[in-house]
Amino acid sequence: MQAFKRRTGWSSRTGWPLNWSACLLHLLMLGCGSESGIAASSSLSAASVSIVSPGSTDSGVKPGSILSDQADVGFVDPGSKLSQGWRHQTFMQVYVRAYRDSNGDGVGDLQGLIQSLDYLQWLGIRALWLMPITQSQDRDHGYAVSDFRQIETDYGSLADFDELIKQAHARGIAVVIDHVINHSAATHPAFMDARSNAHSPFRSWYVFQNTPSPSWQIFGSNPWRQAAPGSSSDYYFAAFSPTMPEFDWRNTAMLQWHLAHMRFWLNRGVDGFRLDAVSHLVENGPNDWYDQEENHRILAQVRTEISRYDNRYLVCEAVGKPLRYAAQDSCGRAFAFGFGPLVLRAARGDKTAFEPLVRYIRDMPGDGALATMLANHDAFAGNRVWDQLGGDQTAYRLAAALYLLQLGTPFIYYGEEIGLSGGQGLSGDPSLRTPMVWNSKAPLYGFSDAAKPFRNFSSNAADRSVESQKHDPASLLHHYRNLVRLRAQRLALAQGELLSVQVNGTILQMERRLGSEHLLMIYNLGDQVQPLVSDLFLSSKKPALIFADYPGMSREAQLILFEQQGFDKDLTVPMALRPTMPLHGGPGYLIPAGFSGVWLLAP
Ligand SMILES: [Ca+2]
Ligand SMILES: [Ca+2]
Repeated sequence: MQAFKRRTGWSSRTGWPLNWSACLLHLLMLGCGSESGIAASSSLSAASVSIVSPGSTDSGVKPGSILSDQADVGFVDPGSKLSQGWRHQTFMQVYVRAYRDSNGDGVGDLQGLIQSLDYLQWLGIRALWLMPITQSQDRDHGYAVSDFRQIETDYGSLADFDELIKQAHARGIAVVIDHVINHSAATHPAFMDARSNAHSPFRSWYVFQNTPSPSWQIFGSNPWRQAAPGSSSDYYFAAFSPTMPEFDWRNTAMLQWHLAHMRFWLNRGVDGFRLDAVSHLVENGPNDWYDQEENHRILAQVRTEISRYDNRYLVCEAVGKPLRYAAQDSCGRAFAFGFGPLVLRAARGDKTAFEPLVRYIRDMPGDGALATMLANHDAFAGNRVWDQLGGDQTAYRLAAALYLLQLGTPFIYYGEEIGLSGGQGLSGDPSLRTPMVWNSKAPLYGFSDAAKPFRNFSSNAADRSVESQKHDPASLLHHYRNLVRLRAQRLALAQGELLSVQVNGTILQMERRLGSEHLLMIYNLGDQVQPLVSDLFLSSKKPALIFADYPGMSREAQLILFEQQGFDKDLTVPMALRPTMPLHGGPGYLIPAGFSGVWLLAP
């Protein structure tokens, strides 16, 4: 704290006249009056605006120079064609660079994604989260943004993006995009100006100070970076990387500028945002740079603005305290870091995970406030599910059923549904971000027609394509599809009140009810057949098994279950699942090892 200067808005170091400061703030919010030439509400074009900088003789920004992502953007809601329920259904997290290449340059793009929408619809996906699609410095994951309103050149154009929105919505699929709210790229024109000129009007957009502050350590580095080589007088704050300078979130202009970015995309029909790294917005000192209270006030304002639009969605990445950020006075939704690892341990049969998992399920907030996942694009959240489970497909199928038939909004990480492993010869984050495997034709597996993809494929690519698994009703892909469809069909799974949850031996069971729909979910997390005795099977109507999956389940049974949406109970229930009465003194079933299933108890 001693080295960290608390800043309240406009820096006196800029020498920027107060009236101009007020004007820029006003401009960002409303425009500085018609004579300024600001088109305050023209938002459907890639609006650019001239910023006449103050003190232009000593500022790096010349009169009339342009930041293409600086103009204010008004509120113009095109409305939503999607049904309200999509926010409770299954998302697919897509890394566009790795999804499908449409033009043979070895890099995935928006047209490739458009070509993949039929597949996503077949799978039952109701929303996409696209990792950053805006222009970036990194030319890879996209989290170093150099223009918040232009499409990454490798991915295509704004016209391609508009086409994606149109085509996705036509299939009932929402499009949610990443918004990087904590930092820009070092190549963002605003930062380049701020870095090179202590009197830049953009200096107050970032966090600068005159001393190096050696006591700070974040992720193993000092986050205060030298603004110019050899300079010992200017340091800027960048926790993640020198290429990611952080915005000054004490400057209220930041909120207005970011809200304008969001309106730019919302006005085009985007269905919402995943906000990146929100735990890092505000820093208060060398020991107080994470999860600061100010973050919640900022996010609540973002949430209020997005809620002006019809049927939109907001979710935050807050690794340390998801529940706090999922609260109504903060972001309102957050990713359930911590849930996926518990599910994976339980699915492997790790008994020490059973009770913590039960507690987690018992305490989960309703209304989709938590976004669940097994893994994502970041190595800190775990390796590819395939690798974490050592390719154990029984555990894999159990884990999928445990989170897809549960409260929260589930996010499948692209390629998870076909069991992709980490990348051949890769480690860390790149290993998790390999090209999608569409067919079995090596060496490009339908991803691209290029001579070479931008990155190696997963080690198990040859065995795990979409095409080959589509032909096999017992495949992992069909299992995911069955779960996704069941979730959409039985709303009590995602939104029902929890009536009970418990674990007995290796059997995890829970009940949910929504309206008259009363469901019982059963999982056998062990490797032995277990009896399940419950009075629930005594209800007046005969309980109907509406979903089942276990090792050795016949393809015929799977087809009957999923194509006809229910067993003909008298004819096709496998022997192990026939009601056994009495069983240990009560009504019950023998539950096979690795079983996941759902009974409809009522109606
Ligand atoms: Ca391409
Ligand atoms: Ca920050």
